[in-house]
Amino acid sequence: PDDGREEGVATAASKPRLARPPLYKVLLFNDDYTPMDFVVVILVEFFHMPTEKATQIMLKIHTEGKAVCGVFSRDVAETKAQQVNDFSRENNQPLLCHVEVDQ
Ligand code: NFA
Repeated sequence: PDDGREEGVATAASKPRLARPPLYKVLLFNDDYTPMDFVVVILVEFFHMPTEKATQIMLKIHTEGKAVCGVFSRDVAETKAQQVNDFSRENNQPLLCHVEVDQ
C-alpha cells in the first residue's frame, strides 16, 4: 500500500527527491528495582510528557515489559537513550533504555 512517501528516484515528470531517513523508536524496559516515580521523572524530563501520560506509559512498561517512549531521527534517538542510561546509572537504577528501528 502507498504510504504517501516519495521514492528517491528522479523521473522526467518530477524533481528528484530524497527518501525520508528511517525513524528509530526509543524503548524503556521493566525491571523489579527502579522506583515507579523515577521512571515517571525520566518520561517527563527526557521525553517531555505531561505527568499523566508519563504515568500511563510507566504503567504500560510495568505490566507489559516495555513501551515506546518516542520516535526520532537516529541521532536524536541514540542521544536520548544514552542520556537516559547515564542518568539511571548516576542514580544507581538499573532502568534500561534501547533504540530500535521503526517497523
Ligand atoms: N517494576 C518497577 C517496580 O515495581 C517499576 C518500573 C516501571 C521499572 C517501569 C521500570 C520501568 N518498582
